[in-house]
Amino acid sequence: MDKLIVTAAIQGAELTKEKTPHLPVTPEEVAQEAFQAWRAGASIIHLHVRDDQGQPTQDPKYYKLNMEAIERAGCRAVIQVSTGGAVGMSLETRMGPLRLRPEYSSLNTGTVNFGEDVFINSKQMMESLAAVMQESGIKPEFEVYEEGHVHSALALVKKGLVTGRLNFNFVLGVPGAMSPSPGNLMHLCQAIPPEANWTVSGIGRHQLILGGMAVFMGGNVRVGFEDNIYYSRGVLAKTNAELVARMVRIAKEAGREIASPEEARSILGLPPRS
Ligand code: KMH
Ligand code: ZN
Repeated sequence: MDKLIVTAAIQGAELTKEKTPHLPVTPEEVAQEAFQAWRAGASIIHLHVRDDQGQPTQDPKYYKLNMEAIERAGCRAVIQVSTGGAVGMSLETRMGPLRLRPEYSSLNTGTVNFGEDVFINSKQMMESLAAVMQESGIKPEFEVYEEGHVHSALALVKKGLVTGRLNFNFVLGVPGAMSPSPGNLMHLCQAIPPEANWTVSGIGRHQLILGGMAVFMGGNVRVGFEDNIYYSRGVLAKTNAELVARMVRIAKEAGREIASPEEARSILGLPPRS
């Protein structure tokens, strides 16, 4: 098995301080969370950012501020920007962070019910995002909430809009989307090409259960507040690092080593750093 890649999704777009006071919002808070998550073993930070009012934004100006703060804090993890943004944002808005030419980005590959909302990702939107990423040398990670999204991702590959190593993130447990059962995870793993990489993002308490499965199955794991704010039943996690550290302990018990950011780059086929 490859070494385990742990992604920390430290903020998300929909979460508020009312839901957890530990949510990092300012660039300094984000940088501290990212640094601690990296120290605990995360090799990727999945990044959303907020504006001066604490609202989710895809403005590259704020992404730059946050990325510089993360760098200043000494965090050496790979930064994966979000092109999902927050539900309801336009395609143009969502593309914002790609202007900074990050090395890694999410690419959502299908429309899905998202709690009370609908998260829209039409074929035309996916193709536009994939084309911009390809032109800019940015590696996509396919965000999959339903099995059909695997097929949409593979259609992008067939069209030549995504080349090289394929990386999937199975997000299981969003209300209205595919449920977070072990069977569904197994099913999705069988739906992707055997040589592709996969990671799993279980929502809520399923973060631990599906993450544990991935450790033993040879997949990778995403943890963090974006998907889950609790450490255990009724107990809020105080930091994203706590959630990373627990997954690292499980991996070590399973005899799986943890990938450094450099090792993650090589496993995921990220473009060489200039
Ligand atoms: N905020 C969600 C609607 C991504 O980052 O690409 C979408 C999301 C996915 O968070
Ligand atoms: Zn996200």
